[in-house]
Amino acid sequence: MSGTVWWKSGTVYQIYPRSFQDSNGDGVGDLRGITMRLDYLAWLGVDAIWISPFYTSPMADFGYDVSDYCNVDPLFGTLEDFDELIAEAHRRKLRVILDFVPNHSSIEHPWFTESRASRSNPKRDWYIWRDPAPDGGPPNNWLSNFGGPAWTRDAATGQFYYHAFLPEQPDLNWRNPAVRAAMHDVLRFWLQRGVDGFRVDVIWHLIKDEGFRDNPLNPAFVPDLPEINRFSQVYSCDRPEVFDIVAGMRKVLREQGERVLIGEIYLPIERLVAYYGEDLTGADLPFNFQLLSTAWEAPSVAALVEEYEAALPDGGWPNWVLGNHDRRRIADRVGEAQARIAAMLLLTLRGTPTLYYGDEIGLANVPIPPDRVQDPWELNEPGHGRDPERTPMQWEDAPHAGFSVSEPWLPLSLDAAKRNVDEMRDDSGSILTLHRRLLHLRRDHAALSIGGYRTVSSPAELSEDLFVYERYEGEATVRVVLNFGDRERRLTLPGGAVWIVLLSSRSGRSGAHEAGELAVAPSEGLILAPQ
Ligand code: TEU
Repeated sequence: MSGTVWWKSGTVYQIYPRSFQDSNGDGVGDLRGITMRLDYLAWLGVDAIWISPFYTSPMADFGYDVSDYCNVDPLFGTLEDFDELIAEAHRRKLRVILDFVPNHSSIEHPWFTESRASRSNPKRDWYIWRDPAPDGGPPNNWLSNFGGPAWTRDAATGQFYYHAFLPEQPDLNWRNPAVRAAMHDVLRFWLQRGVDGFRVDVIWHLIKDEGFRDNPLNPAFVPDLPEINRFSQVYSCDRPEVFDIVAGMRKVLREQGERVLIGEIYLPIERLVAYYGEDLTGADLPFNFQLLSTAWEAPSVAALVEEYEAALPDGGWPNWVLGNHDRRRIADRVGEAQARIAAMLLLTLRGTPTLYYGDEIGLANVPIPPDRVQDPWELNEPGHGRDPERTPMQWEDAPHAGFSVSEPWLPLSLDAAKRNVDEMRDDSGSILTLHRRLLHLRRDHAALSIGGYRTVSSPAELSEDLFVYERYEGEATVRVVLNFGDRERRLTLPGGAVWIVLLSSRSGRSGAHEAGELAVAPSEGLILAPQ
């Protein structure tokens, strides 16, 4: 789309590198594996890949604990493999977005080894050290997101260090200019290797309250609080000083031209939109996770889209997400039929969509036998495990679904012989074909990729099951009709106009002409354009 930056008109595909493709037979995916599958991604029709962390790491949190920010963990390959991946991706016009994990390092990072050595070490202030409370306990009441206190006492000096996640993931002190400078250099290291942007891990956590006040509402003690609100209204994150940090990162990215900054932010809409920053100097795309927690009903989804659209700052570009490596898969949450509606929604709303690998084949969460649990969160707090949404991609009806020649690090789904790319790619009715058609339709219609959004609000047309909206650009209009229910619904198309079905989530209907009363089958989605 000429004139529009790629990260607005394009779509992002998230790869969890352990689970995409294993090239060396150790049961764990790797960078060369991703390179092997770039043709598939180009065929599918996505514009960018975001790769979860592959940096050197002891893997306490599967790479979200980095011990060398400027290298590749041997499990995933080498820097040369990375250079080849980026060259091959660019050759296919695929952009490459890396996962940047600046809030915390690994406990094994040399910076932390130095920092913990003594109170007077020059790197002491690179992390967050506090004296014990008068009773000898932790300095305040902050809790780790993975369970237990967020403070661990270090015997060497008797002080506590802060970790928003595992004790193996000490938080860096972003109030320290030396930390900022070092981290900016990390960004430059990868930018110079050609990366097109970053997804920044827990960006809203980077600055903590200067006075380390106790959290007034400790989410762990309020089990009924909706999960999306767990991190709001507390002193340990989302502090006003964070915006300066975000703007600083964005500036470094823009030194190299149009590179995108995506921020991981779990906050309610009114707090989330602040991360676009003053005069849009903040994150280009503060991740919008609202669809992960909204009730899957037409009125709630419609209300959410309107609330989000209305809350966006002028010029702020929207974005949508249905799943990621931390959350239950969409096919699991809404079921097989509605997963198709979800795909249509994700790929026709206004804003950049991020698609999670495997969702395009309708992969559901895979139950993990107790002896194969990997996620430390599950081990700390049973029931929170994220392994089920991180299982290997299923490519073909072959041993280990073509993911690896040996036993994968996590099990495949029971239906892997059928639910795989090879079985689905030539099936016109498959969810994979639906994704591919949607992605190509988006590219072909400016109304869908960059156009405006309006809810079709005529009360007669909005039933409890139907969500109807339009995308428009210049003279072109595209109308999207989604049936969230399991009953047939009818709606009246405006005027005497004839509409062409550009795409239906059910095969056989695309290309049909419709006028007057439109029948929408149970769980059917339709994309229509006036003739
Ligand atoms: O996730 C941060 C985070 O807040 C989520 O784990 C959140 O707690 C959960 O999704 C709520 O349902 C990021 C990474 O995506 C995650 O994989 C890492 O474990 C975490 O940061 C620490 O780096």
